[in-house]
Amino acid sequence: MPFLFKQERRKKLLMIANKGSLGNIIFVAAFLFLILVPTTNSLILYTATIVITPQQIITISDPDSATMLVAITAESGADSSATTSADILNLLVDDDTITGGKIIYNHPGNNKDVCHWYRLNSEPSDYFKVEIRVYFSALEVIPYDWRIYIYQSNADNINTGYYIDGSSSATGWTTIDVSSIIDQLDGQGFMKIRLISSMSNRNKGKIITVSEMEWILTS
Ligand SMILES: [Ca+2]
Repeated sequence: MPFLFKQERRKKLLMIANKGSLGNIIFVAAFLFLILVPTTNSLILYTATIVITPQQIITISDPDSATMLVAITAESGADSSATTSADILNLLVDDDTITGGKIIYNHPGNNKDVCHWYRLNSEPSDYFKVEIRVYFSALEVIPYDWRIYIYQSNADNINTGYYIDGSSSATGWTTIDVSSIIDQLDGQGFMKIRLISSMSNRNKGKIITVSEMEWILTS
């Protein structure tokens, strides 16, 4: 009897085990069905995405306004804190690579900087890539280090946490991708950046001239 009891118990346990397996099979089948349904939907969505991919359009624009700020702390001061400022738009769009405006770090005599800002009245979020193109001339030191800041929505203060650093070693056009900072102005209807001479020892008191400036917009 103890042996039979053992066998019966074992049978019962096996039945429970079988029930469990059947339950698992039903569950797995249901799960596979749930996976298949969204997978099929994803495939349809993917095909639709390919069909509606827009054509890339690239626009090259002159800035709507451009100004040289004189005697300012370029890496933090607001435009309104500059001692003087000068409209340099005409000098940057005249197709003449001699005429332009200078930038300087630590201007001799007043211990302050000269920098530029460039503005385009276009909505940043309309473009997935935004670049600026500047023609550098009259480099007083090589390489010449520069920095580009994005403005805050008040268009007077720069956003000191968002900038791009680079350097140039020869006269000529330099294209700079500003897509990673320009989106700070999404929804504002304009783009505005400041180009400054970097705070490096080799730049100290040295001039570089920007002779021409353009925006390259890719949508
Ligand atoms: Ca020019």
